Amino acid sequence: MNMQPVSRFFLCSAGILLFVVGGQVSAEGVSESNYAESRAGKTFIQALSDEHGFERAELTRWLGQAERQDGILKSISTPAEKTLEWHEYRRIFIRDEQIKDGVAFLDKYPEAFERAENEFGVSKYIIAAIIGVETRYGRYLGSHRVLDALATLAFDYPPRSTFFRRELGEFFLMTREQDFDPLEVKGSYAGAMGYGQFISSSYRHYAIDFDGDKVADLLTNPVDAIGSVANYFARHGWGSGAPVAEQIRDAGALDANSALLTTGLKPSRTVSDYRTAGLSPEAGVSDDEPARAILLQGEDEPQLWLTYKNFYVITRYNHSHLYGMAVLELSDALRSLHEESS
Ligand SMILES: [Ca+2]
Repeated sequence: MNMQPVSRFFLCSAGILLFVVGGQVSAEGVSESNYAESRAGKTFIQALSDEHGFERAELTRWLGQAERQDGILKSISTPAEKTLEWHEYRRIFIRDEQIKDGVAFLDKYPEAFERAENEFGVSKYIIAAIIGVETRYGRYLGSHRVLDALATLAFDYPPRSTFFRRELGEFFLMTREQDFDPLEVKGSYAGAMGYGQFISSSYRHYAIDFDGDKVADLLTNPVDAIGSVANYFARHGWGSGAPVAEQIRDAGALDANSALLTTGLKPSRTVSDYRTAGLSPEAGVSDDEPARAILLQGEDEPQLWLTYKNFYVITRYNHSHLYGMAVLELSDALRSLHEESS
């Protein structure tokens, strides 16, 4: 992957759909088209073979077996992050069973979580919450053939074709490196794979072997997944023990038109700006901490939040502030229940 952040904006919604409809993804229509014989497909095959030494015949055989999935084209145009308010989105993930399952997951792999915390400085509750939000701790890994998903989006979804053609190329590289059969690997409708739903380029750059068997297996090995999620966070700048976000008690503390209410994910202000404006974030947060304020729609009333650099790092996993909030709230709930029960 190039080192710019990979957009994982769409990826989580596969998990959401799975939760919403109980693990069933509707059957998709399959067209007769053969991607290997299309002009774009031939160009893709030629380029990948020139750049990375694949046999053209082999790529042609694989891509010739990719099936267009019309359901994927429908799903990708309505990601939940774009259509739900915060109070609706959070209900999908912040539920008693989800929290209990997370504590059971933490208790099942205590050594891996401790080691990930120590080696990467990333809270085990954040790691578990990511895997919980993405796949319900490995229960819903996605039922689409990644080859079908990526080929459909690469060649039949013009708004993101550049991105998904690159991911399709990364997928063939990744399966070659890991010795996976590209015809067999399953994932989400956007081609995200395994416990942490890594897309192919992330897999190539952030997946690690964490149990010492020399294979970075995020598809079936939760220990490798725990280490890889921690590695992803560390590489994106997670600050050990640094603040993530906090709710400001007075939701009306900032005028709705205030320039201090930001829309971008990146914290473009500092805590000092908000203190000057009269907000009182926790005493422990330093004045020069990068910050931004967002207003979220709660069940009954708006909520004002200050989010810090670590919150931004969560959104490097999936470019959505609702996603970041869900991970944060789930991680807090996991910590409470886990500490209570141990
Ligand atoms: Ca391994």
